[in-house]
Amino acid sequence: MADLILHHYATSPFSEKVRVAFGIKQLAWTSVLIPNIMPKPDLMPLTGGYRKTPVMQVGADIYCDTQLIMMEIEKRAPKPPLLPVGQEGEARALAMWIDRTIFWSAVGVVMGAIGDQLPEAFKKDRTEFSGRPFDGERLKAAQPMAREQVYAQLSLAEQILRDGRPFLLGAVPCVADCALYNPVWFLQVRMGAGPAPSPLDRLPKIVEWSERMKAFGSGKPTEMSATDALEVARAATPEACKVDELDPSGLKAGQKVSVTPDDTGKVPVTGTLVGLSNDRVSIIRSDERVGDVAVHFPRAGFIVTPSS
Ligand SMILES: N[C@@H](CCC(=O)N[C@@H](CS)C(=O)NCC(=O)O)C(=O)O
Repeated sequence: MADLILHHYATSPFSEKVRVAFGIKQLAWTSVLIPNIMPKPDLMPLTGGYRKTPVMQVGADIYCDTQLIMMEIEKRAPKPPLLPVGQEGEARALAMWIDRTIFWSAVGVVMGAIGDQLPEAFKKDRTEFSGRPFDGERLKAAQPMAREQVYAQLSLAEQILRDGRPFLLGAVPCVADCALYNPVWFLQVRMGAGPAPSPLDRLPKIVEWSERMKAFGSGKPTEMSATDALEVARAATPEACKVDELDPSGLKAGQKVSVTPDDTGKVPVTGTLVGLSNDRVSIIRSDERVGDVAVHFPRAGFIVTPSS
């Protein structure tokens, strides 16, 4: 199997979502550590501006957003499956709900506790990233509300687990479990109160489930430098993709387009359209340090517009 290179940093919860998938599949993978704020000078040649964490690289193919990263890992290392047969939609929809709602409330809880101790450079970066001023005092005042939101949302997952099933969709873990591990792990490692910091102290099934998830570990990582990862991209050629000519957007192969996240880190990435399906959009772009690379994004949560 081609080398899976994850560009990430240790404290990134969305990266933990992917690392636990590597653990479940017991995969060997390559770890490239990147900064947790901009600038990210050795990542930008690969992504063309996409700045979120993590990013997965396979040769000259760059996968943005964990929605797509998980699908790509599943395609390249299908065993054991993280998409239960017949429940693929349920698994992915649960993951999307968790990524887009619970995660942000959990950030509110953690930042309410540590936000005023963080360096100015981090606060400035996250202000640009989110489009809202990072204000430690405001975050501290809002922490009780964030905690109640985490509790209300996680109660739904607690309810799912209450019938005694070990994982969200049954006997084995799926992409939704990896997604749920992201905010639960974040609270556990950042709130410093063992496995059950508030509001997890009121959610015993989730705490038990998190122990099962933790036991999977993170697979077998090998370190690589960011500059070596650029060399890997330079030496490789992007894999072939296909544009669905009947896509309702009317976008056509060879057209110049920009792809932009619709929530945070809204930096457009511009290139030539080479792949389009209901699930993903792929562009080719060129950079002097890496040559041609294909950058792939999910359709959900990304705006694709024609560019000049
Ligand atoms: N929808 C994205 C969200 C990724 C995300 O927000 N990651 C956080 C870190 S966990 C981030 O990018 N923070 C800013 C940064 O790392 O520069 C995904 O699923 O990958």
